[in-house]
Amino acid sequence: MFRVPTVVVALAVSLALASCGAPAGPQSVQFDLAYQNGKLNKETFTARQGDSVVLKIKTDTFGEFHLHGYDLETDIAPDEPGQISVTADATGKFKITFHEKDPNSQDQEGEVEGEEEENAIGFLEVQPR
Ligand SMILES: [Cu+2]
Repeated sequence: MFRVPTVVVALAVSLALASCGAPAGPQSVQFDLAYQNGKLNKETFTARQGDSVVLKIKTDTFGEFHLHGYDLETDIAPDEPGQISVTADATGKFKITFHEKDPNSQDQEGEVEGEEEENAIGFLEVQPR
């Protein structure tokens, strides 16, 4: 009568192992962030400890994205999407902020950033593995 091909059985077994077996190792995850009208497309982006996380960032205005905790930042512009890459070693909920910039004033003073206002627009949450 009907014989199940060996390949199908092997596939089913490996799927079963993958879904209920040992915890998976670090993953590569990518999030697409879109910042428009002062808002991010999503509030919280969730990863697991050890993951390689890439935040791809698009915006409709000039400024700087800042991932607190890991303290990584990138300048972006409407026609220049940015990216922050990080290995998520530390767990917790990390603020993603946007620092708006006037594209016409190239800041020569460099260090004078302390007073500017921070807009917390979202979070990267790193859960323990
Ligand atoms: Cu900030």
